[in-house]
Amino acid sequence: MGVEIGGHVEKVNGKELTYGEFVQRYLLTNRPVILTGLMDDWRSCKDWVLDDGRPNLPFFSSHFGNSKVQVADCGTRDFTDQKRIEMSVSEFIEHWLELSLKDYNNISTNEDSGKSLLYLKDWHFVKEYPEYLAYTTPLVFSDDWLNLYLDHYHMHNDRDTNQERNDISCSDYRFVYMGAKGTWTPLHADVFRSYSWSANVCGKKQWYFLSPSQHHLVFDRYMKNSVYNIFEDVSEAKFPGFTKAIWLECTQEQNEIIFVPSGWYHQVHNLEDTISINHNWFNAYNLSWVWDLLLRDYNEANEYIQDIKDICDDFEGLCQRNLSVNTGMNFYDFLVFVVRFSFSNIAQLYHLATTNLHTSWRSSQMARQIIFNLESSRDIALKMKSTGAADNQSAVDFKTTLEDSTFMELCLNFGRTYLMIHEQCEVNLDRKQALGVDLLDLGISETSSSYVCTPQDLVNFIDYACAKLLTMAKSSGS
Ligand SMILES: O=C(O)CCC(=O)C(=O)O
Repeated sequence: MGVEIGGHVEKVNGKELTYGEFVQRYLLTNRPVILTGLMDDWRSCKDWVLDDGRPNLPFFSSHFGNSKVQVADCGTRDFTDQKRIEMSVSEFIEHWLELSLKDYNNISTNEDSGKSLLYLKDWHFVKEYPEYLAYTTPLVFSDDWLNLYLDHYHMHNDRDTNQERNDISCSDYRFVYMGAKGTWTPLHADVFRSYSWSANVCGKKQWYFLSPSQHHLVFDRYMKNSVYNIFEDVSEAKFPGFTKAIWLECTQEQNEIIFVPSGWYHQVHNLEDTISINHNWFNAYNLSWVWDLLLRDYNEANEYIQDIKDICDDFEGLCQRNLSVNTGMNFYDFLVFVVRFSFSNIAQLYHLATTNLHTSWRSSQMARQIIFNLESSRDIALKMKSTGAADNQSAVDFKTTLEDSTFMELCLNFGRTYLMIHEQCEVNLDRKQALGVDLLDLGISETSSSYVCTPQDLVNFIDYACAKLLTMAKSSGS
């Protein structure tokens, strides 16, 4: 059964696109785009690619061969994903070379030879080889709260089992993917409903996208299971809307980067032997997608275990534990995440206000971005409040947070990113300024608003801190 293609993804020269244009045209509209010209200086594009454009597989065995990686068996389904196997990079490359040799000699491969197509996925390459500097994240993708946060904190600390981290929460979302021609990724929307970007270091990918407004068409009538492979015989009885779905299609060539917007279902096929680099990320523009997913997953899990509610001592605790295991964070983790970024945004705003007293700092691009971030965080807090979520947990205190060196590092890196994005000439941000240590003098930390325990507390904090900053700016004449 074919799929109906209704259009193609736009291709744009990334060198000619400003950050503001990217925000207006793609982040705010949540539309996919392919960007060219942004990988010119990447080390990976030299080291990982042979002169004829094919992957330099021996390079991987000799430099990274001992790494343990997750490999998907593209021919074997495991619930909603492909079966995963753990092996070393050397073993994976050996398997790949054996297959390509058979292909070269025209011996039938894959199913016939008993060897299945293996696809190395979700390799946390940067985490494992931080010194190697395979690439630099393009500027338009650098406002990445997810990976910045995970560089400094765990998403979830399991207080009950005293187990500090789990596999999902302790890592990052910066990956390398490697697969021979024919490897593929089943239909899915990304983790946390994050954005992703994916850069083809070599090879070629075919993408099929379905906009979020049509996503119900790939689900069964109970909205529980989605189609696995849009090119297999999809049962009309099980997925009655499927044939009505209209897809966007595109071919992503070597040295091109695709932006995958939030909540778009997509299926991906490697048309040639391909290596790609891929990040998942979110920020103020798609934070509400993350919250919507958490709430949906929570409600679903809650409904699933309703029958044990009466015999369970801490039913809510159980639901939140399930949520952190299945989705990667729970309501409280998310609230703490948003609170820390709100604190950091207030510190950046304070920094801007105090270092630009002579100008109308509030109309600068950077100030507008930070105010947008705070508005978005406030909106999320109001949404959370309306569901009664994440109440009655321990407080995150503004003063203690400002004095914490981990937060200081996060704040510094956050500030640096914005200085870079918004091309502020003054980049000599020091620790004290970045963190707004003097902000403590403003008295925010002495009020009850500085203890954030619930979503409503966060709303109060943002309102109070912004009002204080504006009064301070007014009295000093800016
Ligand atoms: O390249 C692939 O096979 C899948 C990548 C993907 O799904 C993504 O970047 O969101």
